Amino acid sequence: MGYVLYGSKTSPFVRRIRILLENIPYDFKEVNIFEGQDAVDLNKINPINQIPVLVDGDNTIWDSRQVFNYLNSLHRFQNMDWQDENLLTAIDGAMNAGVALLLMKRSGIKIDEPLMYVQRQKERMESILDFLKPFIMDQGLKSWDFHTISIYCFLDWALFRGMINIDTRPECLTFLKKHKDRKIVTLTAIPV
Ligand SMILES: N[C@@H](CCC(=O)N[C@@H](CS)C(=O)NCC(=O)O)C(=O)O
Repeated sequence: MGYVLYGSKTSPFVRRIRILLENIPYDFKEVNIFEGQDAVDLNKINPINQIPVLVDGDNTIWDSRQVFNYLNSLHRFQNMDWQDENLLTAIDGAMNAGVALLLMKRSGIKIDEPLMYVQRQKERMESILDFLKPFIMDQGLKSWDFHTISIYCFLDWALFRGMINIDTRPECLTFLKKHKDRKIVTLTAIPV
């Protein structure tokens, strides 16, 4: 029995796992998280009602960070020290802020207005991009691991959804250009 990954083709959290699994076979089960039978079925395997979820035999793992930890423990993709964990937490923070903004927008909340919760999500994304700048300029151009994969998935998704503007962030543009033609990046491209 192999891995089964529940997800969508737009989610940046799911995409980073699909990219991580580039050379490892798995079944991809596309789910509509918000309605219909898919949503009911998702709730049966993940009480948080979020994607991705990885099923591996008797093990059901939810949350992309834990899915990464699980797969990393089995496949030894990369060593992780506390600095690496912090970096991932920052990237996760940017993704969570972006997804929260999108859900607010879809709920009819005006995300162009100066609402405190909205502002905090926007400021969080900017502050994290500031923090990531030296990493993006250095390791970002040298390595392709879960950190860089996650940054790529965040930037590509946030631009696609119009959640960030990176015109004044040349390091992000260079980073995206550097990795955009990777085979797995094109194979997992957000459908338009
Ligand atoms: N911390 C979770 C976040 C996952 C997440 O927010 N997934 C979104 C899709 S991009 C989702 O399932 N949203 C539905 C919801 O929150 O109700 C992870 O890393 O997997």
